[in-house]
This record gives sequence, C-alpha cells and structure tokens, in this order.
Amino acid sequence: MSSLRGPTTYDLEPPRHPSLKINSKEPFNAEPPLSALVASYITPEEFFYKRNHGPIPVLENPDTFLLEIGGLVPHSQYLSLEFIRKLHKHSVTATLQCAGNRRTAMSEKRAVKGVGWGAAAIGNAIWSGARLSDVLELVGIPQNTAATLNGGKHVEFVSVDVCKEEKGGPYKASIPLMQATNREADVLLAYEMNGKELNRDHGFPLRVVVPGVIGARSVKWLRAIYVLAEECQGFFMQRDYKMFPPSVDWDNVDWPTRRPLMDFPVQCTICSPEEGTSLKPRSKVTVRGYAVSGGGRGIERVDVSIDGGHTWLEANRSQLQQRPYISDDDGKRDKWAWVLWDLSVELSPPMDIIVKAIDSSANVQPENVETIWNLRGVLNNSWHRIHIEASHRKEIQSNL
Ligand SMILES: Nc1nc2c(c(=O)[nH]1)N[C@H]1C(S)=C(S)[C@@H](COP(=O)(O)O)O[C@H]1N2
Ligand SMILES: [Mo]
Repeated sequence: MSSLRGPTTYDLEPPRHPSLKINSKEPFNAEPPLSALVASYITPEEFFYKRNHGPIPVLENPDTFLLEIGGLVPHSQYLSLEFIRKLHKHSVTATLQCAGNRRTAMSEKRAVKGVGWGAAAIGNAIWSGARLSDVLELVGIPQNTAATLNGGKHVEFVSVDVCKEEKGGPYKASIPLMQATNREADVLLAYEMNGKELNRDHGFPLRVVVPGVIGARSVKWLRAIYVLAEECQGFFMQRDYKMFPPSVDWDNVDWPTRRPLMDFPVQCTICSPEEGTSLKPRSKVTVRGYAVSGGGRGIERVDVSIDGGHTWLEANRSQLQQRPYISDDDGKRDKWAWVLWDLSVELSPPMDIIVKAIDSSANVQPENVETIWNLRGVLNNSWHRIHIEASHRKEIQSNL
C-alpha cells in the first residue's frame, strides 16, 4: 500500500521561514508579514501561509507511493507518482485563501472559534500537475459528467494526516463531480508549486488544487480519490467551514441546515502601509494590497478612500508575472489569481485608509464585519480599514 503516512507527533516537522507569524505551533499554522504578499505577484513558497490540522505527513518511499482511485467509478485504479507525472502537465496560477483569513478582525467584534488569522492567510502560486478531469477519464468518467451510471455525484479527496477533529482520522473533503470533470474548472493534482517539487508543508508528494474555492477543499498529501453518491461526510465538510447567520451561536447551531462553503467571496486587503504606521502630515505614500474573488470571477475595480468612505479613488491593478512554467498560456489574464493593486496618495494623519473591491459579477464587499459575523469566523471580507497615526516627533523635528 501507499508509503505516505501521517505521524501522530510533531517531531518530523519541516523547517520554516523565521519571519512567519505563528498563530498555532502544533498543528503548525502561520502567515507571512503582509508586506511579503505585495513584494511579488507570485508568492514564494516560504512566505505562503501554512494551514494544517495535524503533523506534516512523511513519504517513506516515492517509488512505492500509489494514489488510489475508487468508489463509484467504472474501473478502480492505483496510480504511481511516475505515472501521474507522465500525464499531460497543466499549470494554473491560482490564489489559495483560507476561509479563516481575517478571522481575528471578526473575533474583535464578538468571540469566534478558530485559529486567529490576520489578513495574510492567502497566497498566489503557480501550481502544476495532472488535471483531475484527465485522471477521472482514465477510470472511465468522461468530461462534464454530473453523475456516473451507478450514481456517483461527488469526488472525495482523502489524505493521511492525523487530525483530532476527525478523531485521529485523515483530513478529507469533496467537490461536485461536475466540477471535477470540467476541464475549464482547472482542478489539479499538483506535484509542483512555483516550478519546484511541492514541499512537505504544502502537500508533498501530491495535493489537490481547487481554484476559486476556499483552501479547505484543496486537500494536501492526497492518498485516495473516491467517487461518492453523497458529499464527503468528514468533519471539515459537515461540521466546519460553513457560514451561519449572526443570530446562530454554539447553543443553537444546526450544522446540516447549511451547505459546505465552496467559492470564496470578493476580498481585498491593504498590505502596505501597515496598521498603526506613523506618518507626518502630507506624506506621499503608495498604498498597496491584493484583491481576489472566487469562482474565477475577476476583479473589476479596487476603490480606496482616505476620507472615511465619503469619496473613493480607483487603484491601479496588475497581474504581472514571468511565465516560465506555463506551457498552454492563452495570453489571457489569470482568472483564478489575485490582482495586486497600488495607489499613490497624500495622507494627513491621523486618519484611516479604507479599501473595497468589486468583482466581475459586480459583487461588492460588505461595509461592516458585524453584518457577516458568524460563529466560526469564516469569510470575513468586510471593507479593510487601517489606521495611520500622526507622527508628532517627526513634525517637531521638521519645525526646528
Ligand atoms: N490533508 C490536509 N489538507 C488540507 C488541510 C489539512 O489540514 N490537511 N488544510 C486545508 C486548509 S483549511 C487550507 S486553507 C489549505 C492550506 O494550504 P497551504 O497550507 O498549502 O497554504 O489546505 C487545505 N488542505
Ligand atoms: Mo483553511
């Protein structure tokens, strides 16, 4: 059987970049400084947020690893890594975002349960691997299949990591079969990140990447794929990563009444300057950040306000990158990827900078976090606001 295993202790964790802000050590959950996100359109692996629910799995022998594909498929199969690497290699630039991104700002309004995250539980990478739709064709399921003849409608991804939420079982999740068999949905079984072999933190040897969907469905350390009649019954699909109204709390939450979160909503954050920066009057500053929407919806506009939301200025947007790993680039924008934006303004602190984005379906971000507060603290995409302090010391110096 597969030589991929999930340890029960944290003795075999990989090395990590010292600049990461650690939100939980075991399991390891960490995010980069916001400034690292706007330093490059493609997020280097060491600065890409790490979101884990257990110790990082170990691959004992790559030659004996087998990915199982079973369930309601015409022909079950076990595929070696060598075989998967020989399938057509597809590259997708996709932003992965944890549903808990910006959770801390939500918990400041009212307590929520979950790992505290700032605004950097997000990253943009070039993922390369086999298309899930190609692999499903190999086991007898054609493109664009809503249901197999024996009733398969969902594709479940199963890992090997030991998660306490699963009572020691592995992390798992599913997506609809229609999405899995749709080439245009670009779902990947990725073995490379940014042109290098996937590292252990991000799912070595193989992870799923479901573009445009909350990170929780992009299962790392993939061991098996099962086609099922029902959606995955795992904890992270049924008892977590769902969004409840602000009136629901832990005493009256009824998990089956809501669907598992899939596409993430339109999101936008100021990464530079940072919250609480001190500036002198009439400082010229370039404000920078990221904006992204789920479901392949592009960013139509990024609006910045420096007068409390009375007036708005439109920011510049860019998706510049070098494309050395993309073989089938059609020259279009990266539909699954964030845009970085910037705007040069003159600031007179103390004041706030506010940002909001509008996606290609004209979805807007909610103004206040209170209206979207939910007990698990997911999908905080309220207007991002940072405070800039007046730098008195510098003011006095310049008056001397
Ligand atoms: N096997 C496994 N896959 C997983 C997880 C996990 O804990 N175990 N976490 C998920 C969540 S919630 C997110 S946001 C992303 C994070 O991916 P990253 O650590 O590569 O950034 O992986 C997802 N896939
Ligand atoms: Mo997540």
